[in-house]
Amino acid sequence: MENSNNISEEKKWWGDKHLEQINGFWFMPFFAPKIRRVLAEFNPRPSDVILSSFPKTGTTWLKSLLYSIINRSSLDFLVNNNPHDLVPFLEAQVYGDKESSAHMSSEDTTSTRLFSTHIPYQLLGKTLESSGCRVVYVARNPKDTLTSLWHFTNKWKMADEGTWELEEAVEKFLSGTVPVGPYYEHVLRYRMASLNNPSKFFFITYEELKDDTKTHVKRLAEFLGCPFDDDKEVEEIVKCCSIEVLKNHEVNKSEDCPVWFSTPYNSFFRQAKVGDHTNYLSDEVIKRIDAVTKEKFHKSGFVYGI
Ligand code: PAP
Repeated sequence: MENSNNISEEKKWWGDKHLEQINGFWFMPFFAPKIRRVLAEFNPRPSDVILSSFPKTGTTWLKSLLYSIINRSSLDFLVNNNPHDLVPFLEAQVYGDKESSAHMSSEDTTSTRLFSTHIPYQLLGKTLESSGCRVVYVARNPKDTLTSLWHFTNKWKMADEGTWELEEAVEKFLSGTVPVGPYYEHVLRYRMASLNNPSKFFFITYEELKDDTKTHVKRLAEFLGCPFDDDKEVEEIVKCCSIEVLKNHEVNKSEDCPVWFSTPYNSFFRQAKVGDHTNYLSDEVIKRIDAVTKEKFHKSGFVYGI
């Protein structure tokens, strides 16, 4: 059942930290009430654009690209703002607390509002389908997603927790008990939405975007109804949103944490490599994950992720 907010269970994922279940997906207890608010209150406008993703799959990159595609006259905003402060998460910043509803107050109902979310289609689908808003979904291969999540989690400033061991991270990722998990179901359902309605749901993988960023930035601009006439403009956006440029801005080097989460701004930028998992996962673990990927993705007709 979609858009219900029943909490049925709790499970541990990192040390003593629990996740709450909402309709088969696992969330940090801190975010659960905010997610319920999004499901109850968010009314997208037809002109809204929503970036959706599983955590650690390229959200920060897509935020910088989408914001730049839409507001392209000058890219100075990338120098002074972390991409997460340019494109707010519905369940963290927009519905995070009463004051943050300021993000919703735009009077001009035709201008493009850009939001992001990690909420799965299984919960948010009805809301997304209820208006003509457009959705961009970015997916990343499971092994690099897990590796990135493991690194990121260990940067959280939660003094009472020890290290999130890699072995534990692998088990939890495969069993689906990680924040916003299960990963496979998250990706598959958004992919299905894009197969059913490609003019509304734009599905892209991190690897495709890495392989030929320029082509996909142009495709994104066409999808958003604001195509480019000038290749130079596209090249400038690709460069300004590259990890090499972004991670060197003071705002993105900062050890400060955003108000809505307790990891430093610099933790959103790490290696940004396709295949980085080979530096951390053993052959045996890789085989295990690949077997699950075949079972979940390949058998559903999505030959991806190995
Ligand atoms: P989030 O879900 O917490 O917002 P998200 O941005 O989806 O995180 O993922 C972070 C990953 O994107 C990191 O990958 P890594 O751990 O494998 O290195 C990060 O380095 C990568 N990333 C951040 N910015 C960019 C960028 N401009 N280009 C490519 N990859 C990026």
